[in-house]
Amino acid sequence: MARRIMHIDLDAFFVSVEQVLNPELQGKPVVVGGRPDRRGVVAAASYEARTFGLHAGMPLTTAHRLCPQAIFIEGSFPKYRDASQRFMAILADFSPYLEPVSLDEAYLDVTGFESLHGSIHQMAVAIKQRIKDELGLSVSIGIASGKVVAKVAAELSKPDGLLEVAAGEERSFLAPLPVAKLPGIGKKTERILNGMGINTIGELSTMPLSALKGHFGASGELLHRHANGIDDRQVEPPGAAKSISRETTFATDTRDRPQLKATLGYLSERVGAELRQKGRQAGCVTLKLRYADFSTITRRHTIKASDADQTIFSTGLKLLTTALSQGRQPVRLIGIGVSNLTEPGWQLDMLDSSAQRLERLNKAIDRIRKKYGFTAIQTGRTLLLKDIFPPGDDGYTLHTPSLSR
Ligand code: TTP
Ligand code: MG
Repeated sequence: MARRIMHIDLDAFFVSVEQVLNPELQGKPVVVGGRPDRRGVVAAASYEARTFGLHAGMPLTTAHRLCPQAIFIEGSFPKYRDASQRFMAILADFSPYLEPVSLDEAYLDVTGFESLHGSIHQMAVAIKQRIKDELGLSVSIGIASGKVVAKVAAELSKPDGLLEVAAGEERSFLAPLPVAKLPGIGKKTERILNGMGINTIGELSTMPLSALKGHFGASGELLHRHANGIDDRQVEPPGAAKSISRETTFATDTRDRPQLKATLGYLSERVGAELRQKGRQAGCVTLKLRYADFSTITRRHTIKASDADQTIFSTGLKLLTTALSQGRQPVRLIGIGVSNLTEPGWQLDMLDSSAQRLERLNKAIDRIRKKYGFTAIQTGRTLLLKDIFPPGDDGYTLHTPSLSR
């Protein structure tokens, strides 16, 4: 089932808070940032002020010149922090999968919540209504199968907007938009792309991956995926890590089982090492595969709480074997992750001597690796990798642990 991710962003946030507290400011060009005769820039401009060309980041003196009748306010952070906390609390009432991004902006994973509200669209209407009723603020919501398209949709719908991009429509939705609308594309990247004759996200999406990588290095791949509306990043609630994962992209797509198996072994050991370093045990193992056409699958399996590389690996291998037996294309990326993390202790079955033995072995390996580096010990599984990749981590895209559901 396609995910449903909301991107929720308050409209003209600082200004709107001021307008709620002082209704005389409503419907007028208002700027928060300071007095127009001072140095400094616009932090927020009301939509009325924006019709005069005012925007965040503009020097206050310029703003004053363009719109002398605007009301300039110093602003006070505690008010905005308070409004932000109440905003996030309302969102958390709708789904626990909440990732605040800034004071006035958050992602909410609402996959599977339609039955509670009639539809996801109705859910978004209800969120907007509650924020209006309780905070007096208007908000724009974008809904899509991934973060990047949801964010673009929210941006496009502003102010007081609601825009849902149906699953499968991501690419055609983005295609006509100028490249600068794609999150992550700053002024510099925009200039480079325009210089190459690439003006729309659609044109960007058809650029060969190799060309993008040539120009932008590793981020070229992300650019390619996002321009094509592909974005499987999770909505990551803050706080303690909910999962640990490692993944790697192959230099060339592969169907080679020994290579896939060896890589899985290596990644499992990295995940296991971090689990033990964090003093946690995992109750769920997730395998991730991205195929040559960028389609991505995840398969998970629950396990008895463990922090052993061997358990992570053997569970991942079962999932891999099943996935590979279903045919499909060569594999571009493989990843392994663990979740349902718990503190070990009483859960650990101390009578299980094999579990104890594994624990002792892994602790010893960790000690040696800490002293001499990760590749100092190669277990049987990962030895094969030496033939495939040069020693060390070169050739891998190792990702920092990611939070996920
Ligand atoms: P934004 O969400 O970028 O802007 P906004 O809420 O004012 O307007 P809209 O979302 O409707 O386009 O930023 C949220 C708040 O963060 C903004 O109200 C003020 C603050 N901010 C700054 O202080 N400096 C800045 O350069 C920006 C962009 C925002
Ligand atoms: Mg905003």
